[in-house]
Amino acid sequence: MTTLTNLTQERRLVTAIPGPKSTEALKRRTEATSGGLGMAIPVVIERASDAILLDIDGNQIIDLGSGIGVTGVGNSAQRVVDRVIEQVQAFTHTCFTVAPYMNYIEVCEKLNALTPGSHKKKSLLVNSGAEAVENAVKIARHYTKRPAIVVFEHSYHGRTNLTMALTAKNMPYKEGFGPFAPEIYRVPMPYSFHWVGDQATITEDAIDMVTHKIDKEIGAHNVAAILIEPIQGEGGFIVPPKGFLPALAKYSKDNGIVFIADEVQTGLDRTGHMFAVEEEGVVPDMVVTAKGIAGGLPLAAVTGRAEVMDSVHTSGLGGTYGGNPIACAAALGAMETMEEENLVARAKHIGEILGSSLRELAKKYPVIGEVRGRGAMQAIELVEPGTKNPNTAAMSAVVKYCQSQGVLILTAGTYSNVVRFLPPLVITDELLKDALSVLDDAFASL
Ligand code: PLZ
Repeated sequence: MTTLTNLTQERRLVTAIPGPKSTEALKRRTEATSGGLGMAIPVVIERASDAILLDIDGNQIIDLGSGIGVTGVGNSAQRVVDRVIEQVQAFTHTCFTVAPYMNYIEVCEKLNALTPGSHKKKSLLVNSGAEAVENAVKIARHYTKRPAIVVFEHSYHGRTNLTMALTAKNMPYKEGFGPFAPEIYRVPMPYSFHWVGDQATITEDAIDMVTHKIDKEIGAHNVAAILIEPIQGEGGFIVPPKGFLPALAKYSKDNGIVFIADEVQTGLDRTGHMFAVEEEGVVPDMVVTAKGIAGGLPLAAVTGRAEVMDSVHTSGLGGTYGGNPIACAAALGAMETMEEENLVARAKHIGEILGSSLRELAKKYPVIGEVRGRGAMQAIELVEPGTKNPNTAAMSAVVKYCQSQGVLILTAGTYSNVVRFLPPLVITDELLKDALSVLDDAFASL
């Protein structure tokens, strides 16, 4: 079988962005779709392959966002397409809790083997990152028989009612959507760029603040789970200082708390590890995955200690579509691609190119306050030169310039001043360097 989509991996503009066809189509978008939906780039996509998006005007755009960290294996990756076609011709749906099928089981076996730790693990498949986080919380509460969930400043865990409560940032995620679920406690996050205390003792100080808050304000014996992104995604690619995650994992263990790593954005090779927690050898009790797991099809998972995952009564977990066979077929194709193309090494390699280029830019342009991230998950925080004050205007101008030149980049950050890079892990060096030269021009144009 072959893929229909096989675009040359090069940037090519034949119209302005947006072109006339996209402009017309976007009028229909405005008429037909909810005004509550945002849009990162004003073009309508016709096809895509690997790191190139083709719009309906014929423009080829470099994709440095991967649909928010999803298409790590590339858009319409060959192995994903082949397995999806095969599956869709075999059967489309039975519901795993009605009549099971093999590829759901195979995806779970893979996740149980790939996630950190040699202990016995089991998995549950659902449709989205938010649904997976909700299930992780449900299971942790059921297992511990405790109510409280501890989350961090700057965190993002989704848009459902429970996950809005877990998410930190009000606008745009929570504004007007309350009331929110109870028993969620937010604790400080060591965001080093904005940390007012001593950088030399940031880890110890942050751990003291977190554990003091838990011990004195919640009571550790009331806490079911500590939930954290190993590198915060939507919050602005905030990398916790060395030692922070291991100390949290230890505190959790000492207090019978389930330690949950939300690897929705960081997982599946993105950071140069299969999972970001591996950087410091942390073994979570539960790992939540989504996005990169299925090459673009909707699939998410909770993988955890067998005794935790099995603590729930039969039929306590489920959902009509969770672990749909087509999404599972895609996941097997995506995981095979990661393995055979050694994308974990590609992510490290991309990280070297990205990191060194971004640091060069930071030397040239004082509007770049910090470069941070890991592997193919890096970001720059934009400030008013000489200060740490957020520079949202510069962020918007850079993004707009890049778009006009056919480069799609995404933004993030509690202070809406972070430009983030999440390229497909299969992006060629040439394409990445071309995009980075456009970024340089964007800063020069400010
Ligand atoms: N946990 C760490 O990054 C999704 C959100 C995009 P869903 N991040 C992208 C948007 O604007 O809605 C995310 C995440 C982390 C959970 C989620 C939620 O995953 O698949 O979007 O539900």
